[in-house]
Amino acid sequence: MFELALDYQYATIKDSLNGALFQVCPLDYKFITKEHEKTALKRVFYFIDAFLLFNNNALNLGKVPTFLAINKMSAIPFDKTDRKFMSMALGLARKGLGYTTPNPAVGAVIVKDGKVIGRGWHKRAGTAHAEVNAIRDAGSEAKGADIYVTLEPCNHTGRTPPCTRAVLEAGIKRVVIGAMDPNPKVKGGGAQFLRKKGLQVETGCLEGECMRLIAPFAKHMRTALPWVRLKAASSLDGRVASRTGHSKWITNEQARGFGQELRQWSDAILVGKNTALKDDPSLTFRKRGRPSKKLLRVILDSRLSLPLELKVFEVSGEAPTLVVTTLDAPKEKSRALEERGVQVVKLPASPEGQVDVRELMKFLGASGIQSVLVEGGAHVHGSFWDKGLVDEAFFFFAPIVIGGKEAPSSVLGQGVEKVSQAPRLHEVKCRWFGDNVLLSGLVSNLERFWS
Ligand code: AOF
Ligand code: ZN
Repeated sequence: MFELALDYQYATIKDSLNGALFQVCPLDYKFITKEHEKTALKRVFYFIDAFLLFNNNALNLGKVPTFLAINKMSAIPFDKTDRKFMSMALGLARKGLGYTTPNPAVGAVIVKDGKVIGRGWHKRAGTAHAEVNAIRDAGSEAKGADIYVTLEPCNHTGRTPPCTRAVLEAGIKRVVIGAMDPNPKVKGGGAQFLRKKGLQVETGCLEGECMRLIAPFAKHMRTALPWVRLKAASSLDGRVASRTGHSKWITNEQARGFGQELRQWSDAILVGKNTALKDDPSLTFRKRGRPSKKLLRVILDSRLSLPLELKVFEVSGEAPTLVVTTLDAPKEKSRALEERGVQVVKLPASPEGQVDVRELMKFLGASGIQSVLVEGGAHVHGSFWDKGLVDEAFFFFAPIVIGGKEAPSSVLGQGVEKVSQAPRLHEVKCRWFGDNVLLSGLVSNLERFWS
């Protein structure tokens, strides 16, 4: 027997014979690369075909079999309780987000008789992993308990010993995993090791969210390129300034406060020359209640024309600055910047004489930067969209209308020729900040970094 529930984005189908839960959504089947997902998917297709025969209007999605895909690989019987504990582990992992590079942010919860007895998360690279911290927190109670961990436990010795050993030695009997580790040194090996030792291992609980959490780590691990988040704040009609160039402030304080959160998640923040000059921002990370962290400030200045007095040229250990320019930039200026402790890098120019942002991403990736937050202005945003470099986008809107054909919109550059070519966000989320709203979503397909 099957039960069907429809919610906003997904149809959830429960096979009550074996408790399997399928989530289906309108995605493209061709993105699915894993065989077990395909097998599970076929079962869903059979069922939906049958279901539609009986109830033609229940799923008004047109040609269902070609447009439905399993939401990640959740054809696994995770019930509400499992999802609740994995959610807690995700919450813990988020505390470490932005502090763990080159490692991923990971959270773990240990549960016995329905009670949480241990919590842990990975705080900084080189320190104990999430599982080890949770096991320490639980102490001897961990024997016979379940562990929920957002990432597959590692089974290799890196800067720290393998977590699989710690899990085994603690006497844990069941391991529930969110995402698999995309690190080729682990990649399924951790789960396999624990299964061989007789532990009950289940993978894929809240997998989509767990993957999203470590997308920068996965992308960098697989492509040596950073994950690019783009942030724009505009009026309802998409303007970032009025026709006279006036721009302060469009979005409210709460929305701007969330900008600090985005900075926390990132290893680097990038702006163009115009933004650095006009706003003279400090581009530092400052959030009450959160430990400080290093955030590399990257400024694009193809001719090195920015004045030395800007705030971004006051460097410190936690707020270093990298100015990116082209090969024919004046040498004296680059020397003056370097004397202030600013790093200057010269890259080949694009045909328009601008810094080639694709080359810059390769450079940052090679320097160990896993995630970059692009904060404007509109020309820089245009270059990133035109070159297909955006992985995730955050658009804030204030309920005002600026208007005027000379008033710039949040994305300039070339843009697309046809609407059908426009990049589209998926897994779109909406969040309110007073009367301001944030629409965010993924542009990249995460599965690419796990296959
Ligand atoms: C886990 N739990 O909390 C994290 C994991 O150099 P190390 O020893 O810190 O190992 C880094 C690798 O371990 C990293 O590339 C990733 O594959 C994994 N991270 N694994 O079991 C954790 N942070
Ligand atoms: Zn580990």
